[in-house]
Amino acid sequence: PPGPRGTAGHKLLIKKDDRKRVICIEGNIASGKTTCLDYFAQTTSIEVLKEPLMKWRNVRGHNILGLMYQDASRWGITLQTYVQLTMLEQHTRPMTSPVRMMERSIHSAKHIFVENLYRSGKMPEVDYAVLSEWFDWIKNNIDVSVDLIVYLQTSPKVCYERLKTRCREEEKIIPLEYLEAIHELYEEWLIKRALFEVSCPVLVIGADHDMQKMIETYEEKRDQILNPSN
Ligand code: DCP
Repeated sequence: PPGPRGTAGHKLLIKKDDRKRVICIEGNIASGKTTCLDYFAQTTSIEVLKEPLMKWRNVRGHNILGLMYQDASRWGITLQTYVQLTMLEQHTRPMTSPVRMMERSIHSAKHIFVENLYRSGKMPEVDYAVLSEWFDWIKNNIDVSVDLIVYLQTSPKVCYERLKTRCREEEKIIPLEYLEAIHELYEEWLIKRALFEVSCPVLVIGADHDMQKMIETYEEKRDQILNPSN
């Protein structure tokens, strides 16, 4: 007999091969995800997918990342709707290697960024409800599963300093409070496990250190990251 909606019997399931593994690198803005991805891209043959930031900066000529930072109440829903689509595209892209490493995920887009807009009063409940319906449908019908989350844990102040030196045009107006809010949500999600279900192991890596020290850490933890079952 057919199972309830969303169980295996009913899934369209664009399902990934069970022997393949997906590792997501998570963390605050400027937590150093790029350094981590670059390290593994250069020293292994795994597939490394960066966040589709360029797409968010140019949707048929519109920079919705920039618009969102200028007026989150008006453009937050626009950016997050598109982020959800581009993240879905990343998760469902055929894998080119048995191990894939991704920058962030559809899960943090929803549980961190959408949640933050909603909680801070910048996204109306009705928009939050529509995005949540989309997200739940995707999770129930398409395989967006993750096998390991690597959480680069930082203090918001360190991210704030890095952000200032990086000088990405759209991000110039980000206040420390925004990074603190994102940090709190990451902690609630991945450390306190207070909000949303986490259905895979989480490896926490302290990431306040300079780049050289971080690369040494990735060298040390390489096996743990690439072969979590060992
Ligand atoms: N962003 C957003 N909503 C999301 C995902 C990202 O508003 N669902 C924004 C936050 C940043 C920009 O997109 O301004 C880029 O995000 P990242 O923090 O993932 O990328 P970084 O380049 O900052 O990562 P890192 O510095 O850790 O390498």
